[in-house]
Amino acid sequence: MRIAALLIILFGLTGCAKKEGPFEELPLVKHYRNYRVALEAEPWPVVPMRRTIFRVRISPPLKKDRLLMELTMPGMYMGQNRTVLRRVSDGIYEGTAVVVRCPSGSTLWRATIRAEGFGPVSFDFHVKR
Ligand SMILES: [Cu+2]
Repeated sequence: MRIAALLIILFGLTGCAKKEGPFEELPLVKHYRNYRVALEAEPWPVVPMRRTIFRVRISPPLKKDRLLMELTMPGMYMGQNRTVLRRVSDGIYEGTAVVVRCPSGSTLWRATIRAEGFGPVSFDFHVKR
């Protein structure tokens, strides 16, 4: 009985603390039409309020000079957060963005990639607290 009560209290405490992660392994990969779309970021895991480099690799290479990346939290409005990713070489796009710290304590973010006639392609990942 006492142990059960203790477990309930411990569960409650850790529930409030919302532990970090689990952090996904890079690259995050999605398949869109006949394309393989891979996302990576530096540093990883992404740290809120810190400038992060986002890199997208598309194979076969897309004939576009830029992609648009939108950062959102699933089920929550966190303000508009859009970044242009510029082509740095064949099929590789880079840009920087900052993820804000969520007041709710949630750490799940979504990066959605699109270009004219391409996407959206979305990647979900956990950030540090
Ligand atoms: Cu949020």
